Amino acid sequence: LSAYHPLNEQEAIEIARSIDGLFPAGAELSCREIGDGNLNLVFHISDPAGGRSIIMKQALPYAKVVGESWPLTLDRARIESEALILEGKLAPGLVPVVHKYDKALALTVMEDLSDHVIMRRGLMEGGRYPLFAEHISTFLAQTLFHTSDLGMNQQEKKLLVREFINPELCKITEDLIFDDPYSDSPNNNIEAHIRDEAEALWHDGELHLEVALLREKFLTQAQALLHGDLHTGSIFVTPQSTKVIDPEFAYFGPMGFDIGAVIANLLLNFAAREGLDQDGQSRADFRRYLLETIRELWVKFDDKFRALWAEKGVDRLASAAPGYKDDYMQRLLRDSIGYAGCKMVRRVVGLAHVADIDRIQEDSLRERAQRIALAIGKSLIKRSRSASSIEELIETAQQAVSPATA
Ligand code: SR1
Ligand code: MG
Repeated sequence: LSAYHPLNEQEAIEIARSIDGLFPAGAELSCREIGDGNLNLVFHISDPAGGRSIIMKQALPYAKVVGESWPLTLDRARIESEALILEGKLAPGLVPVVHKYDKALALTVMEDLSDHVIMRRGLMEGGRYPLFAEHISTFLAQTLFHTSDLGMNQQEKKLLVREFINPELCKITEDLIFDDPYSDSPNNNIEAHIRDEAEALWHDGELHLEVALLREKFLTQAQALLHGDLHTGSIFVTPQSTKVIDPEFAYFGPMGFDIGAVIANLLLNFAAREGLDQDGQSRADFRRYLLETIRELWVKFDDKFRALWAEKGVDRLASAAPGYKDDYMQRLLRDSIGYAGCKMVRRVVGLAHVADIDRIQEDSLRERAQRIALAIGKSLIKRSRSASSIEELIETAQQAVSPATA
């Protein structure tokens, strides 16, 4: 079993049995492959009699969403397990516990979170998560501050950067988010009814300048260890709990990319309410809830990050220079807004979409949701060097659905 090959369910059970302390000897185990993401196999293995279960995630040597023609490094399994372990130390309780990592099989065995739901699905079904902003702002502040030059030894940081060099996964982001949507790329996935919008993206020079600047930062700024793919399909939730999963895209990049990812996916759901809600009142209520969550997320993040800086900052000049902290936080807000915009645009016209919008059955409603998402996304990108408060982002979203149900 030890040489790399994609596992079947029976083999996954045998491996689970061989790991000390997971299941009692002789337990009757059952296994299902439940992976519905773009890249990996995911096995759910349980002992129904004993009530214990685990998740076993195996990287495939290619991108599952495209097929074997798109080879992909297995090293992403190492990056994912090491990132989860580090995030678990910095933000305890906000990521699954890692039981084991097997390099040869590119396999991570971790805590089962089946008592949670994937946040994207939860939101699509109208679920509300009152502690989410509190939890995710803690996750973001703790992981980003403590892996930046503000919060960790700057020599050790450089060595950590080396451990998280992730060129193949970064290349996916560089292409799918920061290039393809802005040209007639064969990777794009554009519905005929929004072809006009897609073509407008290809010819919008003002937009291209802002995307090129954000792309440059993604390519060059090793600001902190990012999760790298923090969309609502990478977050498990209940009303009381939040768990961030899937950091296989982790690398040292600009902090705003992670913050923007969360915001973008809340706004994609905001756009999708067009088809997800039955009546105007519930649509307006849910949209208010989403915008309030984004506001709370940023305000709490800003508070927590500044508090960590005041208490634990390691860079003398950055802590003492008058105005530096405010300037830093403003740049972070602008980056977050710009990256949120890029992440919205790519989910409408790029290769990988989001279920929030794609699962809307009625074409006219899906089209409206897509146009709203693009309008918000483009506007956010164009504000990525000028925005001065999170309220601007909220107003942008409200305007995109006005005079409908903001
Ligand atoms: C080829 S992978 C497509 C997308 O899925 C992942 O979740 C990332 O967002 C990536 O861009
Ligand atoms: Mg993923």
